[in-house]
Amino acid sequence: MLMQTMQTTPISGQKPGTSGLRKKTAVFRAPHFLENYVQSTFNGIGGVAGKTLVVGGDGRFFNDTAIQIILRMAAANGAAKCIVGQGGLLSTPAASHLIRLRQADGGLILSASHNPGGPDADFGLKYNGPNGGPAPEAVTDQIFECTQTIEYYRTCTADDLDLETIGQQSLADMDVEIVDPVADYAALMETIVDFEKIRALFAGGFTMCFDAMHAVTGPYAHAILEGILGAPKGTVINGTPSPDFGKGHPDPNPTWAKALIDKMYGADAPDFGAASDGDGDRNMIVGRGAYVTPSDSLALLTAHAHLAPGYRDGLAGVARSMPTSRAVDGVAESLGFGCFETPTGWKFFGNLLDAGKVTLCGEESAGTGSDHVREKDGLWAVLLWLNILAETQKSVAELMADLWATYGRCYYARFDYEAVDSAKATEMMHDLRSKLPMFAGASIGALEVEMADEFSYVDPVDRSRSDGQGIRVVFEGGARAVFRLSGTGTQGATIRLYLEQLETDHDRLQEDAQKVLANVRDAALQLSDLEAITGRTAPDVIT
Ligand code: VG1
Ligand code: CO
Repeated sequence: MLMQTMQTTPISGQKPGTSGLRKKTAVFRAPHFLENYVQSTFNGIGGVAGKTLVVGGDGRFFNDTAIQIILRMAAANGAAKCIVGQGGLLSTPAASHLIRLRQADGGLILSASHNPGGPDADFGLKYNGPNGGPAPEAVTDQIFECTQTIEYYRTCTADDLDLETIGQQSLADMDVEIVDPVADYAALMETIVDFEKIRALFAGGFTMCFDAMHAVTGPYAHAILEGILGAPKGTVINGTPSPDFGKGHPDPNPTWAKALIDKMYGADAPDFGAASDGDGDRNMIVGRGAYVTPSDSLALLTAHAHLAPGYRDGLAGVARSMPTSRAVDGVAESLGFGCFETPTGWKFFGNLLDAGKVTLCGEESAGTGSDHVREKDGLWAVLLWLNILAETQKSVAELMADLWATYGRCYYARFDYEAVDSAKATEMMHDLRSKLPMFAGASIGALEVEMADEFSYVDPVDRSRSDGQGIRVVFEGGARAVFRLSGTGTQGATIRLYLEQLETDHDRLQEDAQKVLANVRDAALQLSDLEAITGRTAPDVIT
C-alpha cells in the first residue's frame, strides 16, 4: 500500500450551509472536490491523527464510493479507527448516537437529507463533533477557511473495504469496524419509550403506516416497528433504501409524502401515519384525517413527554428555531420551564442540550429531537407519539383538539419559492431589511405591525453571536410572518416565507389553515414586494 500526498488547489463553493455541504452530485464527483472538502474538514478540526471517527450515510447514489474515498483519506491522515455502518448506512440520529456511545472524536455523515438523490440530483457531507452534534459555526468557518487555502490532500492506494460484513478490518494502520446500523439505536429507543405499552397497543389492533420514502429509515422501522414492537408486516412501506429514493423526493411533508396523506384521509385510513426523510432525522405525523404541523407536534410532545419513561421526571426546558410557530411557548410557560428561540439549523441546539438547559427541541421543517442524541430524530418522534397514544388511548385528532382548546391553535404554513434567481432573492431581503424601521405601527391591509426586526442570536452558553438569521414581522393579534433564504438548496435561491396566526376562539379551532392565514399572507407579500421582485406569483411548495 502506498501513502500518497496529492497536490490540489482550492475549489470555490465549499462553504457549509445550514447542515453541512450540499451540492449537485456531479459537483461532488468532479476531480478533487470531495477530497478537498474531506481534507479541509480534517485540517479544520486540527487533524485526525490518532482519532476515532464514525462514518455512514443515507445510502444515496455515490454513498458507497465516497465512503471508500473517506476511509482511504482517514487512514492516510493517521486516524486510529473508523466505525462504519454496514452497507455504508447510518441514519443521522443513529450516527449521532454512535459517536456518543463509542466516545468517538466525531463523525462524517454522507447525506443531502431531504434533497433527492441520484447522479443528477444532490449529495452532501457534514461533520459532527464529539458530542454527536453538527459542528458549530466556529468549526464550519474553520473548515471553510481551509478549503480556501488547501494545497494537498492525503490518501493511499488500497482496495475497497468490504462494507457488508460486520466485524473488524484494517486499512494500513487504521482499524475499521463495520457495525449493525440499527442495533445500538434500537437499544437506545428502548431506554426512552415504553416498548411494552406500544407492543400492547399494536397487539390490541392499532394500525399504522410508516412511509420510509425509500430512504434510510427503512431498516430501522422494519426492525423496531414490525420486529421488536410487533406491528403487522406491511406497516412499513417503501422500506428498502434505494440510491435515488425510488426517484422520489424524500421530504416528509404533505406535498412529497402525498400518497401517505391521501391514505390517511381515505376511507380505510389506519389509526396513525408517519414518514421520515432521506437521512432519518425528520418526521411527519398524521392521524386519521388529521395532519399535524411539525410546530404543533413539538408542542404536543412537550405537553405529554412525561408519559414516556425517558422523560418521567419532566423536562428541563425546550427550544425551537425562530421560524417554528410559537405553539410550544404556551405549553412551556404553563408547565413552568424555559423556552429558547434559536436560529434555523440543529447546530444551534447543541450547546443548550449539552448544558442541560433543554430536553426537547424542534423545527417547523419536521425536525424534532431530545437530549438522547444531538441531532433531530425522526423515528424517535414517531415512537414518542406512539407511547403517548398508548398511554392516553386518544386519537391524534383528539389529542390535537385538546391541545388547541387549552393553548389556542397556531395556524401555520410555510411557502417555499424555489430556484429563484439568487440576485433577486438577495435584493428582496435587502429591500425588506432597509424598510424594517418603517414597519412598526404601520397598518398593512387588515393587520397592524407590532414589531419587525432581523433575528440575531447570542448563544446563552458560549455567548457566540449569529446575525442575519431571518426577518420577522409580528402583527397585533397573534399573526407573524418570517422571511429567510434557505441554506440547503443546490440551485439558485430558495425563499422561505413562514406564516402564523394564533387563534384562541374555541369556535374557530377547526378552520382551514390557508383561509385563516390569508390576511397575514397578503400583508407579507405586500411588505416584501416578493411577487414583483422575483416574478413569482405562487410558491412551489406549501408545507
Ligand atoms: C432546512 C430547514 C431547517 C433544517 C435544515 C436541515 O434548512 O429549514 O430547519 O434544520 O433544512 O434539515 P434551510 O436552510 O434550507 O431552511 V435536514 O433534514 O435537510 O438535514
Ligand atoms: Co434530514
